[in-house]
Formats: sequence, C-alpha cells, structure tokens
Amino acid sequence: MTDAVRYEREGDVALILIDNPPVNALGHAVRQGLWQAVDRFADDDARIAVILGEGKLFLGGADISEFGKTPLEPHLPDVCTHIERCPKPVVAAIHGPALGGGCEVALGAHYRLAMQGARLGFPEVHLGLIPGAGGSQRMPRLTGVGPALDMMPAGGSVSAEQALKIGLVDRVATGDVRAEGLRFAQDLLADGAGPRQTGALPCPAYDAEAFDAARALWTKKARGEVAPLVAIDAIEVATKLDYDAGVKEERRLFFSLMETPQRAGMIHAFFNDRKVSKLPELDGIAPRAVDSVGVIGGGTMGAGIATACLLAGLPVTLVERDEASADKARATIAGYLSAAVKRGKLADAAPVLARLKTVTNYAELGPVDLAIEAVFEDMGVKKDVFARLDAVMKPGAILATNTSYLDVTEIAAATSRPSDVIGLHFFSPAHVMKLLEVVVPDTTAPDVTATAFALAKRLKKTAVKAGVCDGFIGNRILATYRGAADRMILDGASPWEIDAAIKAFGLPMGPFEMGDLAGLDIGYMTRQRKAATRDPRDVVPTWADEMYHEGWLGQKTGRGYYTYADRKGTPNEAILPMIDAARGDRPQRTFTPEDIQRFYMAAMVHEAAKVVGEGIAARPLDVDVTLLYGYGFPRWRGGPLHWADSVGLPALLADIQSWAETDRYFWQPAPLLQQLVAEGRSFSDLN
Ligand code: 3H9
Repeated sequence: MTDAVRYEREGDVALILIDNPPVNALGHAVRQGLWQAVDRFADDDARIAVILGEGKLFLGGADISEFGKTPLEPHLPDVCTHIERCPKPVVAAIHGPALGGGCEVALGAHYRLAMQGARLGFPEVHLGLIPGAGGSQRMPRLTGVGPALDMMPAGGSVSAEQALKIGLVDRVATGDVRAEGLRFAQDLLADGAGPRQTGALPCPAYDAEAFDAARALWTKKARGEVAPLVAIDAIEVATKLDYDAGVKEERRLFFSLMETPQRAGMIHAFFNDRKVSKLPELDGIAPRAVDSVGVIGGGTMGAGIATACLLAGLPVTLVERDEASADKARATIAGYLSAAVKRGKLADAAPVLARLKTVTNYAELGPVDLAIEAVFEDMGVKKDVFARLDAVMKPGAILATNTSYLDVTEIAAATSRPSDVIGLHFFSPAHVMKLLEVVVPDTTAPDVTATAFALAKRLKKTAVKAGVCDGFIGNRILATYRGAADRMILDGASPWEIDAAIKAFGLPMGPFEMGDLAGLDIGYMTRQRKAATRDPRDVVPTWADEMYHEGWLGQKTGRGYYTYADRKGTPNEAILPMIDAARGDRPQRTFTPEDIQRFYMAAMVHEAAKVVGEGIAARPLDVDVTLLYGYGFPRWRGGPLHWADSVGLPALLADIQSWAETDRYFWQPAPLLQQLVAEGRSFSDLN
C-alpha cells in the first residue's frame, strides 16, 4: 500500500483511510493505494470495508495537476470499478466535500453515508471537463436523469440532506465520521447487507422533455463553453448503453474535452484563483486586526461596499453628509439585503442590518479599524476626505480609497500617515462582484497590504495587487480596448457589429451594450477629465459626446447605442449620422466578426503587456484574474494573456506591427511583448 492510503481493522470492519493533504486528491499514489487496499480487504477476513478521507474532507477529486500529462495506471474509472466489483460490501463515509472523482469513488462503493455538512458534486465542467470515472453513468442510475441534469452541466453539488433525498446516499449522520462509518458498517452487517453494484442497475428512463430543456438552457447559458452540453450527452448515454459500454463512451467524451483549449484555459484559471493572493513580499507578514469598518459615502458604491462588509459579519459605520443622505444610504443597503434574501443568499436581513450605523460626523470613525472612502471621483474631494480621516482615525487604522483611477500616492500624501493608506477598488455592484483591486503605492506598509488581502478573503472576494497608474490594471486595459472599438467604428464597423463579435468571442456583453448599462455619462465625464492632458492623436468619439448632449445616456434614459423598449434593446440607428460625421472622408472598410475580435483582443493583450512590463501587475496571471472577475472575460479562455499564449505571441506581434504602420500612436509596441517574442517565450513563463 502507498503512504497516501492506510488500511486498518476494527473487528470485522476494514478501514481504508485516504491521507493525501491538502484535499485528498486522487493522484497516482492514492489510486494505487486504493486498488491495493481493496485487494487486501478481499483477501483478509474483514466482512465489510469503510473508505474514509483523513483531514477536513472526503476526496477533492482527480489530481488536477496530473491533467495534460500521460495518465498512469491504475486509472480512476478502473479503481471505481474495482471497488464496485469487490465481493464483500464497501461503504463510503463522506465528510466535507466529495467532488468529481471523489464523488465517483463514493458511487463505486456499495453504500454511502454522508455526514451533515458534506457536499457531493461534480464540478468538472468548471475545468472544461465532464465526470470521467463513471459518474455520468452511475449517478443517473441511482437518482434518475433529473438530478444529474441539474448537477453535472452546472458543475453543482448537493448537501448531505439533498443527497439523501435524491437517492445519492443511503444515510445522513452527525458527529464523528469514523465512528458513524463504523456504526453504519455494523448496521449493514447486522442486516446481512451484501455488495450492491450501482453499475449493474438498469439504464435510467430516457426523459425527452428533460433533455430538451437542459440542452435549451445550456445552449443559452454556456456562451461558447462546450463541457456543459457534453455532460448532457454523457447522461443521455446512460439511458441507452449498459454500464460497461456507457463508461467507455464517457471516457471517450472526457478525453475529447481533455484535448481542448477550453480545458487548458479553465485549469489555468483554477490555479490562478489560488496563486493570485500568494505574494512573495507578504510571506510571513501578519495582517492587522479588522473588527470594524467605516465607509464614507452611501451612493451606489459606498452602499455596496457597506453591504459586502455587513454580509461578512463586520459592523459598519457609514458617514454621509446629512441625515437625508444617511437615510437614503440605509434604505439602499436594506434594499440590497432584501434582494439577497429573495435570491435565497441570505436567511434574514434584520440581524445584518443591525450591524449598520449611519452617521453624519467623521468623529464617529475614531474607533474603526479600517475606513473605505467611496465619494465623488475628484482629487480635491478625495484629499479633503483623507485629511478629515487623518484627523479622527486612531493610530494604526487603515485608510482606504475606492478610487477607480486617481493617483493613490497623491491621496496618501494628503495625510500624515501615507504608510497606512491603500486603494481598495471594488467593482459595482460591490456586494456582488468578485474582484477587488488592491492598489498599493510604494509608501504603503506591507502589513496594510496583507490586511487588504485578508479582508478580501473575508468578503469572499478575489483580490489582485495593482500598482498606481491611471485606471490601475483593469480600467487601464479597458480604456485601450474601448479605444480600439472606437477606431473600428471610425474605419467602418458599427457598434452593433462590434458588440455581436465580442459576445461571439464569449464575453457576456459587447463594449457598447456595457456602456449603455453603466451609463454613457461615465465615459463622457472621463473624456472631460482627460481633455486637458489628451494627446492630439487620441481618437475622440465625437458621436458619443453628441449622444451625451442629446441626453442619450443608455439604459437609464431608454436610449443609447440601443433603444430600450424592452431590456434587450434594438440598435439605435439615429446615431449613424453622428458616426458618419465623425468618419468624415476617412476610407471605410468592412469588418468580419473575426477581424473585430482580432483587433479588439490584440489591443487588450498589448495594453496588458505594458501593464505587466511596467510592474503595475506583478505577473500575467494578475491581469488574467482581473479581466475574468471584473470584466466578464470568459473563464474558458483562461484570461487574455493565457489566450495570447494559446494563439501564439509572434502572430499577435505581427498583427500589431502591421497596424502600427498606419497608426503608430495607438500601437506603440509593448517592449515586453517584443522581448517575449524575441526570446521565444510566452506570458506563462512569467507567472
Ligand atoms: C475530476 O475529478 C475528474 C474526474 O471526474 C475524472 C478523472 C479521470 N487536484 O481550494 P483550496 C489544491 S476533476 C490538485 O485552497 P479549500 C489547490 O490548488 C477534479 N490540487 O482548498 C491548493 O493548492 P495550493 C474535480 C488541488 O479547502 C490546495 O489544494 N474536483 C485539487 O478552500 C488547497 O485548495 C474539483 O474540481 C485537485 N483536485 O477547498 C475540486 N483541489 O495550496 C477542486 C485543490 O498549492 N477543488 N487543490 O494553492 C476545490 O474545489 C477545493 O480545493 C476544495 C477545498 C473544495 C476541495
């Protein structure tokens, strides 16, 4: 037996203990150990075996780090079948998560016990895969196709209680998993229970309506992601083929997905999610304690930030300029919380709202550990707020700004304690969006940065460290690819063609739909702010200024790039004369969706290369995570720089160089991109 799997005896019961920290992934040593443990059980005089996971969970699934390498025997489907074909009964005793291959091992066992708090599920589609060790064949045999169609295309999971209800487990218990596993085994022996093979159960009934509904749902929802629809195909296989043939077909589908760029993109994203908060410079730096938070400003952003903190269990003191504004902020927060209750995300809003104090006096922020400013985006206003915070906040407290582009170093300099000042750039709606850009000026103390990351974790946000520049990582890159879209309009593309092409690439919205949603006044204000320092070679979308002056601000006024008789919107052709005027006698060309995607994505990658090259993002993965969590970049493409690697940097650079011949200003070469191409390296080499 391997070190990862132990075999113990308790009277008639054999215990097979899987011990492969941190998540008991089913790597080669575990598979081998499980196989040998089943053989040993078959050979000795134990009458029943219980498979258990050591530590905080049962099994976290196949070892993802082995994907893409040559699989070593025994393969997981064979291990599950080996368990199932054991001549004596085998029980899986599940505590914590049993995911993917972990759930498949449990389904290979003859009986399943789930402890309260356990979760059984198939997250494979989040890795661009489907269950590949019999899960798509065994689960529908146990539960019928309905629960499998709910779970597998969504990458979902169920609680122990739900698992019992749908027939995925046989018993739910509380207490110690080992003791309860033994008790269940003894009860089964007392009942004379024998081995019971799920794979030998008849095919589940085919339900045409359920399959049609699932396919319709996932064709719409998946937006280019292939695995959810393949998961549905695999479940259908279970209704048609016997187990052995079905599992072979499942394996074929699994390996066809293993070869796709989508699988590589999603696994890149999986590991980035974990790497992004691991910053070598914060190694061993303890965060400061944050037991209370202040928020300055109760508009959309401030109210969202306050809601996120309240939901994380933190007491919040929110400062507004007068009673009426404070009441309005409270009402906004109450509205967000009741929406969370309606969506089933929160049981009761009252105790959460009870943690909120709204005040009109900065002095009330004296005792808080961290204050986040979310007032109007204006340097003068921000500096004034920070001077006031500096005057009232206790020593050691953290002063944070939610600015989305202003110079945080300059804001920090308005205080007597720049080392306590940091940027916390939330995305709207702040209680929903996952991304938090942590903007770190050179003056910030390392334990303040560590505290920002610790707070993000508490708020269940994904934090990315960014340096100081206009727009930080995300908005700086956004400004460039938005600029690319405006250039394409001047050259002959319509906003609607651009939106359609970008959605076809996999983003939930195109840039002009996004503008309509956010409000076209935002872009106008940004252009005004930049007007004084604008380079004469910058493209100014004069049509967008005209739209602003017409009062066409997007969804909120019912008219922007689209008109909104309904939520979807139809192209607002009244803007065409405005666009034509901006085009003047510029030569026009047609754009295919591929042309649009190539130009737009190259602009994104090109600016991202500058952001990494200048150290605004520490690594390419920080850009990838930012675009995924803040800007709707499709997860199955991994992120813009992973995507760039996958299409090849030389081809991208060649495109950029050819466009630079006519627009040298916009396509000023990114030194890092040139360097990587010259050295034959890719962005992933820098992660
Ligand atoms: C599958 O099973 C396919 C089969 O159907 C067919 C096969 C033939 N492998 O998330 P954490 C690492 S597909 C390798 O912070 P938590 C993770 O990178 C698989 N490594 O812990 C991190 O490393 P580091 C289906 C893994 O307690 C460390 O473990 N399964 C794996 O917050 C801690 O991770 C899944 O998709 C893995 N499977 O959450 C489950 N999982 O410390 C994916 C984690 O170096 N995993 N690591 O950064 C999870 O959802 C969570 O990790 C889990 C624990 C809920 C289990």
